[in-house]
Amino acid sequence: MAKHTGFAPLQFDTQSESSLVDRSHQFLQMMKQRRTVRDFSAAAVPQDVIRCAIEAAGSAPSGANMQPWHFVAVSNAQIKKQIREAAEIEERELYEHRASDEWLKALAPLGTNADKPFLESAPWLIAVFAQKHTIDSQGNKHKHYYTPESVGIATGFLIAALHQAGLATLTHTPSPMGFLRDILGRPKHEKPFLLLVTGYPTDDAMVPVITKKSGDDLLTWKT
Ligand code: IYR
Repeated sequence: MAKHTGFAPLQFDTQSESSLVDRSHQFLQMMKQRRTVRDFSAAAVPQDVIRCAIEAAGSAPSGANMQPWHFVAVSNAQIKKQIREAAEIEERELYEHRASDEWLKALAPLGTNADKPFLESAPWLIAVFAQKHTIDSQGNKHKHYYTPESVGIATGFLIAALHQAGLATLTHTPSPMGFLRDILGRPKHEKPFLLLVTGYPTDDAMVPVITKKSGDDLLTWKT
């Protein structure tokens, strides 16, 4: 449950205007180098890097500070294999039956398919769970607010933290993904939100040539 123990002075480093401008440009350049990767090397990544990135995610703002998330970091080969097998069953259904032609057409440029070898080859899978409510040690239910928004923000922090540490990520959303709750032993009131695959890219990793929105498509000023 959220903790509130009064108020304390804000710790805030005020930047000079030039430093503000510099820092915003540096962050933009760093974030622009992020790409979603599907070719992962098996090279090990220290557990501490994953822990720090998840703690960074946990620092995100959330509705009424309820922190409606839980993360499961998996490096165990047996569990990764189980996740891969379950995900590929759902993904085969998706690509062969469930996805509309319009959806498959939208996905075509990304070169995705139902095979998910990275679920075994990448050193870490981070399953992100969203909690509709929490249950305290006395068994009382406490409602959460803005759960999808909060978990989405925390996941954004997680992706940015892993990227800035020097790792590649893939936001993977096998659909439906209830199997994650079963394999990872999470309670019923937690909904799998997404599976973040992370590690180093292979030396010969390829990514699709895509563009991002810019100019008026991205931003409207009303100054
Ligand atoms: N979950 C599938 C399909 C997929 C859907 C979207 I929307 C993507 O941006 C990418 C993939 C998969 O992971 O292949």
